[in-house]
Amino acid sequence: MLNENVSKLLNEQINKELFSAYLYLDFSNYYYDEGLDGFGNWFKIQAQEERDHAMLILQYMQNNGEKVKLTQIAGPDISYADHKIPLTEALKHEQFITASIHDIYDEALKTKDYRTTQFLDWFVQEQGEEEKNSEDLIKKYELFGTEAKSLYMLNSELGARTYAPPSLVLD
Ligand code: OFO
Repeated sequence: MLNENVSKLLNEQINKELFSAYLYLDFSNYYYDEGLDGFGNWFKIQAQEERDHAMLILQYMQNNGEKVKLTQIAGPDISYADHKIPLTEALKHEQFITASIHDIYDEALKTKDYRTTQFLDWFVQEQGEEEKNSEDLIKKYELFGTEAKSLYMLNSELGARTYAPPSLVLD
């Protein structure tokens, strides 16, 4: 059994992670449409990671005897004025998710739910890495994205990203 508020926030976080997957799939589709299949690949893999995050939280709740209630996932609503928009939107979104994870962490600490804070430690670290990845992508795009030849090379670099399952495994 988990604290009622912690359980509610974790349940909401499942939706946020699945929305993240939707959002990144939308970015991926946009880039594929634009002929930037490397960027498309990068975000498709990011979407897979977000789905993994949702599944980890779902598993954690089930392991603790909590009922999971799945709710409607909103459709992404981004207007893509240029190739940089998804990159800046991704950073904003990661910062939003980091704040959301921290809110759950605060609530768990308040109720001395150290099992949940320990579980969330992995997510705190993961968010740090994801914010850094987003910042790096923006920097690279600013340096190389506006010239055709260097954009081609950046696109190839991003196309080489492969999916790796999360390092956190729950039984
Ligand atoms: Fe779920 O990892 Fe970032 O958002």
